[in-house]
Amino acid sequence: MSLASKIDSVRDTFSKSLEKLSAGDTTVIEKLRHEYLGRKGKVADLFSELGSVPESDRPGMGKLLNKLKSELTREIEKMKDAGSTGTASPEKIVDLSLPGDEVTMGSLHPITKTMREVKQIFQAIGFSVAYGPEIDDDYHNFEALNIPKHHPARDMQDTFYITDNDVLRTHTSNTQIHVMENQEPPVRVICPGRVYRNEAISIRSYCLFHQVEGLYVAENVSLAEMKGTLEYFCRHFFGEEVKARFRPSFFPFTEPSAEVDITCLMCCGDGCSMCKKTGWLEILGCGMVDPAVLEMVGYDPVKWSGYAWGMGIERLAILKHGIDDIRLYFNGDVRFLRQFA
Ligand code: 2NM
Repeated sequence: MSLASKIDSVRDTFSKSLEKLSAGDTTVIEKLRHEYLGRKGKVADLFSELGSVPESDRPGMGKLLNKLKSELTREIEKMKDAGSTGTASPEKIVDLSLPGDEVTMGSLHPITKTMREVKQIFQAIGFSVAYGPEIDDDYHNFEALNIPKHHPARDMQDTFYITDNDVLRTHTSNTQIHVMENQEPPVRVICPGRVYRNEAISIRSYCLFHQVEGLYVAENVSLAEMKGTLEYFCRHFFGEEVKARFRPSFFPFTEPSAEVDITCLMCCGDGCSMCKKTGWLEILGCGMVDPAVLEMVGYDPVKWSGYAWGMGIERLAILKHGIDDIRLYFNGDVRFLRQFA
């Protein structure tokens, strides 16, 4: 086939393709442009054949080719313009009376919501909020909290070690140590955040969860103030009708230490499956900050005293909403998450 007839044939096939397509269809128009006018398109192919045309015919063929190129370019531009100025074929006109596409709304994760609620309750009585590192050194996660070298909490079984000296924090108390190192008393702070424990995963425990820990250090802080603050929290978070009780306990960083139970939300104290027939639900740990901890951050334990507490956000949310498996918070199943929207 001569180059002249090839030019004609390319023009023909282009016109036929053009007839089939509608003005608004920008992706198909672009495909067509690429096929004919692209760097390796049909027109470029024809240009590369110019070299093998007898020298006397070359200027004439060159002209024909340039003409073809500008014709196709013009047609493509026309198609694109028609699409954008609304002169599309009738069947492409948008029917505004059709129902729209459904817009699905996202929502906050139940843990985010619970965390915000807890923060708000303490902020309302003067606590500020501090955030700290999720990877911290042994000193801030253990040593400064009076957790000695061979304490079981430091075991590889319970703690994710990053290096010999760095861990994924096992509680947010590390942040309270940083706060005390950087600030003179009085201190009134809560520390929300993610913590990590290397435990067997079950309905009750997961390798990751969230905590809010609180700390108050000032002169002559009493255990009664701690009780008052935590009872205030229980009333506001769980409801006016719940009662709290303080049970003696032990933590390396507090002395004395206690655990707080509230009357069971399901049976109000009569005994049921949720509270394992005890009538009580354990919700947090607390105590008066051990003088050894104050000393390590450079506070004079004779002058200053304080209380601290820690609670798991997943556990609070589980109790409040009657959820039976902690893993539901982490697997992203929208059937679960939607219920909190
Ligand atoms: C708890 C229970 C009791 C606690 C102590 C401290 C610090 F940094 F002040 F020593 N922060 N958090 C604490 C006390 C945490 O969690 C169950």
